[in-house]
Amino acid sequence: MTSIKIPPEHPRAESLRIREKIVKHHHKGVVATAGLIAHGRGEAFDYLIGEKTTKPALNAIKTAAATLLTAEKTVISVNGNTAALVTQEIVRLANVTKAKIELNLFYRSLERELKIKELLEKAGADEVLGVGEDASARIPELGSERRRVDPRGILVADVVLVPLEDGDRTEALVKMGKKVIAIDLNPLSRTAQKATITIVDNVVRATPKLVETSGKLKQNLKKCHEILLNFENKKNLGESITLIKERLSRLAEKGEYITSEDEKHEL
Ligand code: PTJ
Repeated sequence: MTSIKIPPEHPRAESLRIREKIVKHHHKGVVATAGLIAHGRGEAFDYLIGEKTTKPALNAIKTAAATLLTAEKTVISVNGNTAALVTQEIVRLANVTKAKIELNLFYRSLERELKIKELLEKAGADEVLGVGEDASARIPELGSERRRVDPRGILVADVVLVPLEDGDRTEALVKMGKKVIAIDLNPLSRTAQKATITIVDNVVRATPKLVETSGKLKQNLKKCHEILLNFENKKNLGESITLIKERLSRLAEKGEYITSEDEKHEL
């Protein structure tokens, strides 16, 4: 495998570094081939939101942290892209919110599962659920391999965090009465639309923010309950879409990519 050296002064250096990470983990067998396509789709939406964590995303992150901290049984569902991009942060988030980590792959193979498990364990994960025969329970009405879940994890969880997902499982989990927190750059995706709390942001930015916010809120459960009372997902999702619309309108007026000066006008 050839890897390129990214010049730090390159205007797209950060985006290229993230892309290299995905490609490297694809070669290692962690990221599915379709994961490369999914990443490209995410990059396109990241351009539209301005490649930064927006106000509606921060609002959703705060609510997600409050939800994770007040839940009975929380599970962080991990796929190939998430494991590659935010390995350490997933383990930190599990520690701070006392969540379990469960693998749940669309392109399931035992080989990939073991590689992702090893990656997470090297980053400090004590336990990784959902590997091989451990995923012996089924989510009803779901045809894909994602239906296979661990009876100690997703099956009995009241809150499931699904960073970077494909939509049908989110819908099925919500039907089972679970709260689903999604991190998805595309506010129009089925996952984004069907989740209980949708964070429209890049997992690379949202996950460390979620760790930080959970750490701050951990000692204040009263505040967590107040936050939960004041959140409406549809309204917040609408604000993310409006933000893109208004950003594109300003871009259309100028005919050039928006500068930091324009960012001041954002929601
Ligand atoms: O590892 P596996 O086998 O479970 O497969 C994982 C993929 C990602 C291949 C699978 O879940 C899939 O096909 O997903 P989709 O349907 O392509 O959806 C991925 C969604 O994630 C899209 O809406 C993208 O916009 C979004 N996305 C991509 N990269 C990021 C992202 N959202 C947040 N942060 C990202 N870095």
